[in-house]
Amino acid sequence: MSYDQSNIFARILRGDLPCKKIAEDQHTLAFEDINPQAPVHILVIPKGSYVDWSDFTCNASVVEQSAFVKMIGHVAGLAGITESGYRVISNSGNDGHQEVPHLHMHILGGGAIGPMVSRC
Ligand code: DGP
Repeated sequence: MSYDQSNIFARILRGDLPCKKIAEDQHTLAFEDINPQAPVHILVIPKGSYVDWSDFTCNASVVEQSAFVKMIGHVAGLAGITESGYRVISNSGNDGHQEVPHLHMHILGGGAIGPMVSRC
């Protein structure tokens, strides 16, 4: 799947659309999800143009991958959910129900968020 430069997260990265920023570094941006599914619902995205987890792990540099993983733990700490716990999810492709075709991790917490997923 080729990268669509008009997707919502690409527009946020270009500054065309606003977001409620939580944290940022050279390679990664974290911001609040517009439609929160838990008391804490943060999205972490790479600044590079990667469609999904497979694209990112195949094509991003080690520095980008490292920054992305570190940012997840960092924003969990900023949100105060390190001790209480949280879930990290990345939806990928049709079966994964990915809506925005720019890699993102959902960080969900701030309360008990229930069992993993329903069976298909
Ligand atoms: P997914 O299904 O994994 O692709 O989730 C996409 C998420 O993106 C969904 O939880 C809602 C969120 N989202 C969609 N549009 C916007 C937006 O314009 N701003 C923000 N902050 N989040 C958005």
